[in-house]
Amino acid sequence: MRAAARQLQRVLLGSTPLQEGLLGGSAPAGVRTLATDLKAAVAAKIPGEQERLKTLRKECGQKALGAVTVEQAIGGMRGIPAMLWETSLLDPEEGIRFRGYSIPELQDKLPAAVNGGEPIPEGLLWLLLTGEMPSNDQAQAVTDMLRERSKVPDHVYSMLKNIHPDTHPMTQLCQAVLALQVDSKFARVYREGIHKSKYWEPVFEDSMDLIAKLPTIAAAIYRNTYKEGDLIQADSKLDWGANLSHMMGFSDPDALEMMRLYQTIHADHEGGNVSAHATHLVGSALSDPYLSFAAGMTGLAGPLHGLANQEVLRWLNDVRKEVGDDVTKDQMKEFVWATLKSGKVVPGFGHAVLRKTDPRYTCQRGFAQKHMPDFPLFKLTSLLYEVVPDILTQTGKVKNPWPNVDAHSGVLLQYYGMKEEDFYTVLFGVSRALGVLSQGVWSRALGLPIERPKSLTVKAISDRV
Ligand code: CMX
Repeated sequence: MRAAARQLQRVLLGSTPLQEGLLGGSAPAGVRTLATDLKAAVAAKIPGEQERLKTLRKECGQKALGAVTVEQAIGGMRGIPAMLWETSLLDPEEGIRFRGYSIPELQDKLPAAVNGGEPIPEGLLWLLLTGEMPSNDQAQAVTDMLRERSKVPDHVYSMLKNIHPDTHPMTQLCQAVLALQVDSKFARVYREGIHKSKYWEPVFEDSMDLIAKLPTIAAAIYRNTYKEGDLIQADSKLDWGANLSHMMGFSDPDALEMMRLYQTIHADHEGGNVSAHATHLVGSALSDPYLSFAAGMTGLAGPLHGLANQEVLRWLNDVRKEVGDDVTKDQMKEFVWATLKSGKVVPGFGHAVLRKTDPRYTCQRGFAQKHMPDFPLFKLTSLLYEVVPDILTQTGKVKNPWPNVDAHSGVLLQYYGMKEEDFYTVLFGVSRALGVLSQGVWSRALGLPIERPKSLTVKAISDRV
């Protein structure tokens, strides 16, 4: 117990800006206490979680979780249970749960902004990192902590300013994250020599620094690319997610609410998807959070993954160009079939794990029904919901004909004026940082090793079966 208390004290008095006096007694307003300090809350959980994992390995280490078929080895490792991922779990029928909570439960239980109803992503960050639902004070303390770390160095702004003007926003995001890597605390202390039991601390620091800066970076990319570099300062009264919308130039209270919700629901989708797995894999080599997150973002930029939300908008715009806004069901069916016959996928539909409509889609649909029921693009999206699943089922090969998260996000963004679909995946990426970097902290706290699955040649597979 005394050791745990000492560890807490060390963490609290270390690199977090806490005052010694706060370990006991009452804190002045706006200053974090032991109860509201995120790093201390993580530190307090670590010994118990390490013990739980040690016991599991000792008692069940040799038990099989499942067999691996030749089909799985060739077919993108679908369904092989071969990774530890604590922050969320995906059920094929029910969809995602973050630390055990479904999306409707998060909407109900996570703290909201003053005058707001949707959850603030800072509360989710607390939940992902600690496994505990935060109080309003704890979520507010995360908002304050992120604000303190949010200043982006000048060299990153100048790098973004001087980038080739045709550079895709996702490429810009990756480059900005890599430019920030020069300040990695993990890379510095690793070079100086750090005991492996302490890895999680600089990884936590880097992760919080990076999460704090991402809204400012994303907004700078948006304003540079589409608004002639006319940057907007953060509003110190706003929370992390709302500030992203504000700095992009969209400060309508409903737009802020939409962004809080968007940033909450895109945060995590267990560990096997490309962006999460890439971050995890690269982090397992002890590449710091900047390097590993950049790897995840290059994966999110693929059209079969995060870029699908951009592709959905392009595809819908093609429908509108060809047929107009008053599309009939038959015209829509024809368009979907034409897409399939030309050898393309219908973006926003299908999933490698899910076998039902994505609850992140349903959540966004609920938001649209409340805030924009008559928006033509929402109506078009609703029509797709009626038409596409049946057609994809008729192909006889699509395992999940239902819509995923990317089929709906563009509708919300378009409604509030964020018209440039090439930017959408950056918003997805900012949110995804919350999940993959939280898991990164836990991967180091639990001492997970470098990833190194076995690969085989066709001959080696044939010889084995
Ligand atoms: N449109 C057309 N064909 C589709 C399809 C779709 N939406 N979804 C799956 N298929 C096809 C696959 O391309 C595959 O065809 P081939 O056998 O000819 O190669 C076949 O159906 C079987 O695929 P599956 O097992 O059902 O799906 P996968 O696990 O291989 O792929 C996914 C999953 C998401 C890549 C795929 O459904 C897809 O390409 N969807 C469209 C892109 C998209 O919306 N991606 C975003 C997913 C969510 C996210 O990660 O952000």
